[in-house]
Amino acid sequence: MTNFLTTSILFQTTASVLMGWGCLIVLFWVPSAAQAQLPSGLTKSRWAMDDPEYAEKYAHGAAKTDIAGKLKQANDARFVDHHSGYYLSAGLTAIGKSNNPLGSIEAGYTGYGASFMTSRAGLIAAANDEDYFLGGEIGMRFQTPSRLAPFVGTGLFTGISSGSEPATDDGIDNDDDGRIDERHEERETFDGALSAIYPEVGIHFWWTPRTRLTGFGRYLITTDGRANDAWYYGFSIAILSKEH
Ligand SMILES: [Ca+2]
Ligand SMILES: [Ca+2]
Repeated sequence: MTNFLTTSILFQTTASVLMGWGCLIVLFWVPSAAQAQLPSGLTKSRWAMDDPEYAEKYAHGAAKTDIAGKLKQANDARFVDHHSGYYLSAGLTAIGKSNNPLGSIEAGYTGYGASFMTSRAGLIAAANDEDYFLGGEIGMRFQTPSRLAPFVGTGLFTGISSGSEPATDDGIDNDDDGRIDERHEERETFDGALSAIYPEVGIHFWWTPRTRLTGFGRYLITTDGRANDAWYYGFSIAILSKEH
């Protein structure tokens, strides 16, 4: 029992520390990664001239009167084929009917297998003042090969989570409120495994030819049963470049 509690506390502490560091990284890394610069191509439709492949393709830009040509070069992001790099996400999840959402931090590696398809693998930590989740996830997305790119995707995550169970007959004040075994008293448990598969929708925007911003929503279908299914909303930034 002692080991069990120690393990639970250790994971809770680890989750809290990870969340803290994650928040700090988001606060400091995101602005510097975007290099505090305006999105590329605000004043010109050839937005990705920093990319050699794009620059070669549009070396001779569309004529001033060629509206279709201008639109094409302003939206074309096919050069991202075979780009890859790291991403960092932050999000919120409300499991089941809980009105106490978990804050999430996610970090990993993603790559374009084709200009319209990405795959990724990452680590995720989620916690609020009561519960935590630590785990890994993999996923795939299909998008339009454009600068502003809606996508649909699917993924799987699996890990360990905390939980609680009734503790009204163990003679212990489990929640330190001065009352022993009061109605609805609960104790922390270490549930072991929690997994979920999810469908996902979202949108990418290439801030620069290397910096991609993303908003997404996932519907988590968990191994804890349909009552614990949840929406997870997140935002991420990824820095990608051509594989060498
Ligand atoms: Ca109590
Ligand atoms: Ca008790």
